[in-house]
Amino acid sequence: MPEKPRLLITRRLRDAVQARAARDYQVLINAEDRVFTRDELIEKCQQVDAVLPCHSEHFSADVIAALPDRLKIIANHSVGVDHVDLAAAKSAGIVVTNTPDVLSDATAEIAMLCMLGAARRGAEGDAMVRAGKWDFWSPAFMVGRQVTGKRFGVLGMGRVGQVAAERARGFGMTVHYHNRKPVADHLAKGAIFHDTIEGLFANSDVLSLHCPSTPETIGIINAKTIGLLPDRAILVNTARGNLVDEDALVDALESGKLFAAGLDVFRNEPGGNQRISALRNVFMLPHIGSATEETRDAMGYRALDNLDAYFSGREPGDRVA
Ligand code: 8YV
Repeated sequence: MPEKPRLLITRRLRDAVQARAARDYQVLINAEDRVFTRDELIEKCQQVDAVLPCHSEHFSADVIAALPDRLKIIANHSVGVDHVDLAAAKSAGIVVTNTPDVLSDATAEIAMLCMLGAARRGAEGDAMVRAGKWDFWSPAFMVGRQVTGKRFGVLGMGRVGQVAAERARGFGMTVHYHNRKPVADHLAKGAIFHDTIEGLFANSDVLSLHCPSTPETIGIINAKTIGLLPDRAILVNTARGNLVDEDALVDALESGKLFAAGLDVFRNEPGGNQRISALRNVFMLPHIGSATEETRDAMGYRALDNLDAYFSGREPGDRVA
């Protein structure tokens, strides 16, 4: 029997996924389950034929240049691949895959949680009750904004954006979107396409970010573009922290230009942003968009399916480079 390929798994996965990986590969696992430093990542990769990383491991061009010839595939445990320099991987002949589709429902759920948490002042209310400071009630107490009947703006009408739009319709919202190209009617389901972000932003009472992080989208939410939103709009970000200029976001939340924000992602992860954390009108989560039992299993299996395909001489289904 040929030797099983050697696989580095950079972060601990759920048990069933680990078990399947151990059955089919010689697994090298990051026992400490913390983000490797750049040098550790390079060093661990020297001994393997494949790596299964999360979005927390950065395969920049210089890391890719330091990978051994034997390493043939980076099978990501994420849909986003902004942590991998795809052009560098391609020119090094390294296959890169991701895990689309399987996390769309879970991430759209978190977008709804962020939207409602922001609109209905979820973080503030939770903190108050928890701290034993709920000593008052009146009809004017903790009044938020209702989302029913409002406009849900989707920036990036890909797989996650489409499911989020579907969920928002369930709250009686009308959906507007901007995408590089309009999506097919059966996917748009009546959502109104805007060919500019100006058009979308002007029509978004809630703006939800679902686009990848690319040189074109980094910082797309900034003082100027926030200014395009209706007054007292709500920003939801479950995509990537670097889509947002966080100082501009803080200014808009402080001035009341934005009513609130619901954020699952930050520029600095793990950790977040102290200025944002100090604000009352932000509902925050620690990047858990895909963190359900079902989805994390499915993501792990999908990454392993891509590895299995590669090592049995087939084209991996989710190849991105
Ligand atoms: C994960 C994500 O948090 O898929 C992505 O792009 O950001 C998330 O699903 C993560 O990469 C899990 O490994």
